[in-house]
Amino acid sequence: MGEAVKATDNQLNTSAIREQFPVLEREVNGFPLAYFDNAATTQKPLSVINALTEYYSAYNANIHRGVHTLAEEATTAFEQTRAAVRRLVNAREAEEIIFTKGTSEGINLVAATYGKAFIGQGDEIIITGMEHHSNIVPWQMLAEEKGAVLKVIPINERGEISLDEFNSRLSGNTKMVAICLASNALGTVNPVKELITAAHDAGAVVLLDAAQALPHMEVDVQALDCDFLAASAHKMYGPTGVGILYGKRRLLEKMPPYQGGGEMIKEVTFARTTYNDIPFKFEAGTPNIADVIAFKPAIDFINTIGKENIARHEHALLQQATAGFQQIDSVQLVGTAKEKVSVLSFNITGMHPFDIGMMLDATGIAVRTGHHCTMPLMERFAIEGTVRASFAVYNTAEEVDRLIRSVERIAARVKK
Ligand code: C6P
Repeated sequence: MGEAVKATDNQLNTSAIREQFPVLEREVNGFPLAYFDNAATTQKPLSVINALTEYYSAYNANIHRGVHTLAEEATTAFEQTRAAVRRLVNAREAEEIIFTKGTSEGINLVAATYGKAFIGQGDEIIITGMEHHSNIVPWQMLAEEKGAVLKVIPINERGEISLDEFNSRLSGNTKMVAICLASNALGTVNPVKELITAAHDAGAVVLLDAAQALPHMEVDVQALDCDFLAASAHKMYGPTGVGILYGKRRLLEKMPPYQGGGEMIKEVTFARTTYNDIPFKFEAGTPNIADVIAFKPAIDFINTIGKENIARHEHALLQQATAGFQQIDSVQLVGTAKEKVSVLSFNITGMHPFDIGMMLDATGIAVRTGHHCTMPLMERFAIEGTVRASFAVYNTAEEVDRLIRSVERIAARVKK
């Protein structure tokens, strides 16, 4: 791949990028597929697909257990992904990276372990009004169990939170601040650096839900000084069933384990068990070896293009789509924050989002419709849901143009 993906004028060579994604050659309902459901899951490049086949055809074995050659090869490949994730988020040590099933499991792990040990009666947990259910429900469950209090930072009409609203909820009782770095339904990028500093001053720890941020922007856990960060491989060109949880060593070490089983122990007797060191203390049982291994080429894919180039390309598509939609009278954009990742949510007056999604699909355009697992956020805007187009590095200006034209046609039909 290398330089082939970058054209000389600083623009991406999207044709070279698209060639790496077999599914993008598909036709849907007689039209070339325009895939704009990337916030739900991205498509996978051949390097990821091939890594899966190669693992199963050449060195399928369990890891961290065997002395035989296949086991050593599989273990090395698995740990190489951990090292690549460490570099991607700039964690201090690879041991601070735990493999999970996805963002949801990462957040549940922190709520169930850190929460179990360090959050109690009357303690406070702060989230925002734009969180995905995965960053609401685990804290609600914990709050219910412990008698803790869940506080929510409200959002304004544009879909932004303010530092003042955050500060007015922060107190000596705040033990956890759990917020998304970027919103899946609105695209809003939150000012997390300021929030983290304020939270730390109040003695709270901060978990960042980076599911929608890590695929699109540089994330440096040391520069941000977040305590935990969760993300999903499948939203960043990697396989499903793999997530990453970053945690600061000193916190991970004092947290109780999440699940019991093989790999997470040092010694087991019927009287008592001593636990393994991090990260293995949190990785009970045989992990998703093949998919973790196949996540590495996805990270390589992102690194080869470069996050800055990805962000520039996606931002241009977002601006093009936003400008196009703003010309259509009956289209309302939902989420117009100043800082956004490449997510564009909208509605058309008099139409249900689901119907719009079906009509777009009829012309080969894939979008997501509904509440996007953010029901409280939809309630805030007094809407049932939205149509969401989310852009990835392989999307093109021509595809966005098709989207705008199709939405124009759909909107015109309703007016009549
Ligand atoms: N959002 C979307 O279409 P999992 O499912 O565990 O990989 O990720 C959960 C999750 C957590 N936080 C945010 C901000 C997310 O966007 C998601 C997943 C998908 O928006 C599926 S609902």
